[in-house]
Amino acid sequence: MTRTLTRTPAADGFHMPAEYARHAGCWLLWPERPDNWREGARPAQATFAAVAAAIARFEPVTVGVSRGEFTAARAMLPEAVRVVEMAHDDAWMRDVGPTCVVNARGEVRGVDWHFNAWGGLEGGLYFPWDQDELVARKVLEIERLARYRAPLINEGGAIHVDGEGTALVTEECLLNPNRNPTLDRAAIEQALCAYLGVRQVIWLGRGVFNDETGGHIDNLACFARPGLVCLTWTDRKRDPQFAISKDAWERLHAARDARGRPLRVVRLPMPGPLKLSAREARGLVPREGTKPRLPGERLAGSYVNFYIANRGIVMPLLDPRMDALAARRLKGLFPGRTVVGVPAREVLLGGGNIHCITQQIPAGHPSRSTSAR
Ligand code: KQY
Repeated sequence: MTRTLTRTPAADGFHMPAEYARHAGCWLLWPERPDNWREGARPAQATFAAVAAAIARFEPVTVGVSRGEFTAARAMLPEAVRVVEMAHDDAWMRDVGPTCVVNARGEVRGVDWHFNAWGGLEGGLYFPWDQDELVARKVLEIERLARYRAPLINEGGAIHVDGEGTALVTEECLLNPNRNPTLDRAAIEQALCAYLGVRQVIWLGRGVFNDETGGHIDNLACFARPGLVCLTWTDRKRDPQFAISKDAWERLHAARDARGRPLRVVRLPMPGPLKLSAREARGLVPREGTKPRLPGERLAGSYVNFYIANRGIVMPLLDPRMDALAARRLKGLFPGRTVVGVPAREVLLGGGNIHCITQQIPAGHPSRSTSAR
């Protein structure tokens, strides 16, 4: 059994490395619930398999699959991808998986946040979520990594770090009373510093328009390297996203990172606007306890929701009019990596994108497996 530690990562000299630091591998979960994934999740499964295959070009991939879907998933996923049986409520490994931290010796440990399906009974997306709540712990067991149980509700998609002491978050999500109603901004910052090992928290306002997570940062902005932030952007002044991105742009320019540096911000154009079609909505099986999806609803599409793999970027393809431009921008932001696009509308229909369905395990040190003991 892996150890559950009683102190905090910061107190033990651990911090969350940036996604662009070297990975030991990447984890995903397999989509199946028919109230969130149309047509019995088959189209989404094909997309998840394509994402897993794209990431597997760069690093080892493991997919957690329920008992009933194991055979189908094994058949759809490339041989190089490890498939393990794992119960879950839905397939958002970014949010239900562990957030890993490392120390100066290269040891790796995991933070297991409390999870309430993005808002619990006050605006959360489904009930129950008890199996999701166990996923981080199971991943840490399989990876033989020691575990910190963080005393707050949080999701991996709600945080980005530069690996040098700075975290990027949104007020819409982290200060939402449906997450940690007893904690104010200062207490949340304190918890982030303790569990991510950061010294500076940069607060943006709202996340992408109509993002059902309550404004996750991973759809709005991320670090491309220390001092360089990539921000989703639209020039359409009447689009509700315009004011959101402009506010983020201004806050980012006013901010300093943990090392006192100003930030350079690169705009990543938005796809769309994209909407749920009547046909897509008809493919869902409504269920009590799950937030319904209505035809014509604006989808929170964003190219910022890409995954940084070892020597690769796996990005969502969402709009033929914008995909190539977004890919060029990402190529410019990550010159040492190969940009691979995967058609990802099916993931967007489920409420997130490629970043949301992935979770990296940092490489740390080769002897990391002993750190759990
Ligand atoms: O943004 C993410 N990290 C997850 C999206 C979850 C959507 C749930 N339907």
